[in-house]
Amino acid sequence: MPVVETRPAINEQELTFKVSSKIQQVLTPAGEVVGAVPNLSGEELVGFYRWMVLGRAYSDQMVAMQRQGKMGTFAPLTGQEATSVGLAAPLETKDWLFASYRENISHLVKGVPLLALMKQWGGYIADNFPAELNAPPFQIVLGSQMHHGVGVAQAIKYNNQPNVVLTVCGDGATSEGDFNEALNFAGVFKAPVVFVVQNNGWAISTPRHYQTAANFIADRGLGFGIPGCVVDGNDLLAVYQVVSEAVARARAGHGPTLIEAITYRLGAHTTADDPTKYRPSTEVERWTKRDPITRLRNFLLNCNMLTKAEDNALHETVKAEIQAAVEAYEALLPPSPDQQFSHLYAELTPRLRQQRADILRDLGLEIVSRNGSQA
Ligand SMILES: Cc1ncc(C[n+]2csc(CCOP(=O)(O)OP(=O)(O)O)c2C)c(N)n1
Ligand SMILES: [Mg+2]
Repeated sequence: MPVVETRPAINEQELTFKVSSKIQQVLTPAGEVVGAVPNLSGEELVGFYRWMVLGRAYSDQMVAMQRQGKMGTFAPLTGQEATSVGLAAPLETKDWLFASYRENISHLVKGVPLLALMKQWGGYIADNFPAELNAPPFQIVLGSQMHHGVGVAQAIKYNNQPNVVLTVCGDGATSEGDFNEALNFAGVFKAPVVFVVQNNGWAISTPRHYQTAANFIADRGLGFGIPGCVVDGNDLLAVYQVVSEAVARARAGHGPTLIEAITYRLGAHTTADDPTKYRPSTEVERWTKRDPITRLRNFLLNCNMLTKAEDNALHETVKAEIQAAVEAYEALLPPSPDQQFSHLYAELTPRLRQQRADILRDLGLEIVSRNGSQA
């Protein structure tokens, strides 16, 4: 039998970060240009950079609040800012975003307020995400958002609407049945959807190479008849470019694209995780040198699109914006335990009615109905 030469395994490529001909890249980790820069104004580029800075500061703030007992469990996003901004920026207002818990910046770019995100993580369940943004709350059940996205994409197609859907999940979620079913359905029916996988190397403590024996997750698109594309996920310009092209394909009726963005989670999986138990610090150090924010900042400084003084001012305004949201969040009354029953069914089943009554009785609280009046 002839021996077929394969490319090095994905993890090896991630760690050495050789620019393979297959990994789309515009900026090197030092911010030097090695590919075609997308046609964007300086103002737009600085705007994207600001979202990245804001996202990281927000993530740090959320971790701090969780440690102070003011916030629920949170999934830090540090290291993944370029993918999160680059996947959302090409979307138009009426396009849909179905994201997971680590793409909070994508939601911000789509227009979701900081306070809404804080409330969602803080246990305020009701109506935090404005419906007109076409960006439903982030999904925690791995991969299920891909189904929601494909369903909406099919509705768009049936109704001859000009919009597209973008769904995003992690490398671990690609092992879910949902991922495979969603891609198969979208491939067969040419749904106007873009699938982005944030391959951040880990699914909690499970390394990427346990998810698939394929060299690239994007290669799996082939089996569904969907073109796949691999991009340097720490390179905002490259992510923006490939997502823009995939969105244009979907909008023109050419069907879905699978994009794998290779990035890295620099922090813990969540505030309930300790990554030092399962991954070497040398790996984190290597990826710290590929910081997506530093990369874009260097580019902007080199091109005179941003000065150091403007950068400092931008950091200050970001800090103030987050502080204002924190103050609004801290001024809220605590969420009622009653809420968790309020958005499941139009009418609770007898069993759930009983559970709600039991909880409120145990906590010494009164039963409050959906509109706030006593039941
Ligand atoms: C269906 C399902 N199974 C298991 C979990 C528990 N879980 C939460 S996050 C996670 C790992 C996900 O890894 P990945 O998809 O790579 O996303 P990342 O956390 O790295 O962003 C697991 C197993 C879940 N939320 N949903
Ligand atoms: Mg992951």
